Formats: sequence, structure tokens, C-alpha cells
Amino acid sequence: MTRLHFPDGFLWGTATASYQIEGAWKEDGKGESIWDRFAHSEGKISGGDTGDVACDSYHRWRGDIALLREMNLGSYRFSIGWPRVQPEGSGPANPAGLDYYSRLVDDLLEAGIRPFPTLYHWDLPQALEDRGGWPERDTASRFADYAEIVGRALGDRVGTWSIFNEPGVFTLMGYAIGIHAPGRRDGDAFLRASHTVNLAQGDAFRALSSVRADARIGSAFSMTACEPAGDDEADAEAAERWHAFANTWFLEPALRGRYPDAFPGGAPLEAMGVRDGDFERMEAPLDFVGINLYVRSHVRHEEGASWGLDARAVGPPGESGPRTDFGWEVWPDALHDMVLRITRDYDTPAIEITENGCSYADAPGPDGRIRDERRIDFFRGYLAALHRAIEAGADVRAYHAWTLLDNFEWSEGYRQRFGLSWVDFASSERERTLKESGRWYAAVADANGFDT
Ligand code: IFM
Repeated sequence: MTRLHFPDGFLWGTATASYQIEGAWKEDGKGESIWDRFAHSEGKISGGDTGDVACDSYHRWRGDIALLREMNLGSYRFSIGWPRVQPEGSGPANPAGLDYYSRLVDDLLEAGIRPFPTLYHWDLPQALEDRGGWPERDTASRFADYAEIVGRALGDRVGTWSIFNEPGVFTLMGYAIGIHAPGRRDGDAFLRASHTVNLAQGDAFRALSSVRADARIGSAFSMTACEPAGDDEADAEAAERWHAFANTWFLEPALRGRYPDAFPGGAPLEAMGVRDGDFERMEAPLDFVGINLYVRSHVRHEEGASWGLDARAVGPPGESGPRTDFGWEVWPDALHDMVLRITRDYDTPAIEITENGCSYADAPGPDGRIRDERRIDFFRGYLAALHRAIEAGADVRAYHAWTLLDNFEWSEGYRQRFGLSWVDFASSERERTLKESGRWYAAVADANGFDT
């Protein structure tokens, strides 16, 4: 047996997102978000589910903090709902919305847990979407105003921030593919949205820094280790371009003030709406790189693939890992490889694993216990891979399991359960029960490691 010990001071945590857990979709002055509108539209979400109540964390956050304590966790990554703070996406703050997050921050600190807010985990105020949404440049300035409001309200107690969660996912799924809010299917809108988001990331970095100079500010990027699908050179080059598109499209602009080589003929700057001075505006010396990683990707060269790319991610090959109940491949090396790739390409930046986890439907047995062994195996594998990356020189400061609670999994509704705690969505109390994986994770956090 070998004991894997993580570096002293390593933080163990979980992550959640406002729309996925809070509920209270129109309480205390909150405005409508694009996810409220999308989920209320017929046929968008599996089973007709909505986030109207979700885990009801807006009322039950104290119980959630108790769960974090029970798991010995030192960091809680949650997101702030923009329409709770600015119901229309501009103008003065809604004090009741800010108060909710202020109480949450106070109670986390009281419990000895680092509050780690994300400014944007996909719930854009609908009023801003009505004015063009992320494809509209002005949204970047609105976002910077919002960042400053939140920074001023919480910055005295919050020292670590994530600006965006998975900008690659919400721009692509929301504006090009249309299976996430706001449900648009328009490649040009996606290209413009991605550029506005890069401008907004730079603006928000400066807005938060202006409030508190010593704040640690990063973003949580969706990442996937890219491997060529075949042996030929064309697939190898396509895998590199897919890496630029899927992994660094929002990171390279911040750290290097330029777009990476995702498109064969260079970034389509005109279609993206790039103007003079934008590259300087996108630049932001992020204090850490947040990595959200679930799967690897196999990439094939394909002329004329979508949005002007010449690469496409295809399913994993025959010899592949087991699947979660969502159908996602379990492949721990993906985390190791991705962390080392970012370490190598960006001069060993501080890294936080901002999300990693799996969906399994295991339900309470007759004794009420949830024996989700497959989730324990998943975390064992990915954490061992992460440990190898740290031993190889990566500067990883924290790991956040996705997620604290079973919750609203976007277009999948409640049928995908990613939680370390089971939530009984049939009960009005939304009763929570720690799964066996939650108990295992508690022991890992307590020991700062585990035996393999
Ligand atoms: O639930 C999502 C989360 O909101 C963003 N990252 C991936 C998770 C699982 O799909």
C-alpha cells in the first residue's frame, strides 16, 4: 500500500453554481435569468425540469455549510447569481441579493472555510440577453460594473475569485449549438460572444483588482486532454488546434493578449468583432488557472468542420475507460496530462482544480445509505493522477469535487446526479444525505491524502 500525501496547505473543497442549487428564482427582487427563461420554455430540459426550487440552497445554505464541515473541507466554490445582484443586468444593486451572499460568506468564514465565489456561472440577466447578450460588446462593460459591485460588497472578506466558469462551454452551447440558454444556433453569434467574454474577463479582472489589490483572481476553464484519433500527422495537428480551441481560447488572451492557433487560417478577427486595442483589453495576469476537467478528447482532422475549424472531437477509441451514468469516459490520465500541459506551456502557474467529478445514479439502500462505490473509484483514480502531476512539478493548490449536492444538471435536469450528497427532490425539505463517497472524501480531506 502506498500513501499519497498532498502538499502542506493543499485545499480540499467542493463546487456548486447558483442556478443549479439555489432555487428562489423570483424571490427578494431577483430578476429573470436566461436559464429561468430557457427552462420555462417547452421542450428544452429533460422531464420539463426547472431550477425554480432546485436544492433550495437559497433557504438552506446553513445545512450546506454543515455538510462542508462534516466533510472537513477548507474551500467552497459557489457562484453569484448576477440577476440576484442586478435584476436587469445594469443599474443599482439589489441589497437583498447581495445580503444573501454576504451571509453565506460570513458563515463560511465562521466555519473556517474559504469562500471562493465565481462571478458568472451561466445565469445572464435576461434583460441583457434581450439587448443582444454575450455577442453584444456592451455586455463586457455591464459585466465589469457588476464585478465592481460584488467586489465592493464582499471584497473585504473574499480574497480569491473566479471570474468565469467554463467560458468555452456557455458560449458554444448557448450561442452555437443551442442546447443551453439562451438556445441560439448561430455560429457568428458564438464567435462574437467568445470575444466579448474575453474582453469582459480582462475588464472584470481590473474591476476586482481596483477594489482589492491583493485579491487572487482567476477563471475556471473547461479543459480536456486532446489526443489525435489516428496516427497521421493531420490528426496530430488537428489535436493541437482543438487544444487551442477547447482549452486555451479564453486563457491565452488573458495571459498573453492574443488568440491561440485554433483556426487553420488564424482567428476570424473580423467575424469576432475585434477592434484596435482589444488585445490589450483582454490581457489579465490571472493569479491562478482554474481547471475543470472531466474527460479526454480524440480529435480527427476534418476539412470544413464547424465554425471554420478543421478539427472535430470524436468518441474515444475501442480501448477506452469505463463510462459514468452520463456516458462520459473515466480516464484519470486526462487530468494528469492536462495539468502538466498547462504547467509546461504557461511557466508553472498556480493551478486550482475548480471542478472534477462524475454522475452516477446510486440511490439510498434499505438502510438509507448510498453506496456509490463507482464514484469513490472515480475520485481515487483522478486524485492519484493529480498527485503524479504534482510530483512531476505542477503547482496545484486546491481540488474541488463537483459537486456538493445532486443538483440541476442543465439540459439533463435532475436525472444526472453528480453530488457527494444525495438530495431528495421529492421532499419539500430537499433533504440531503451524505453518500459513501462523501464520507470517503471527508477522510481524504482530513488526512490530506489517501492510501492506494
Ligand atoms: O454541472 C456542470 C457544471 O455546471 C459545469 N461543469 C460541468 C458540470 C457537469 O456537467
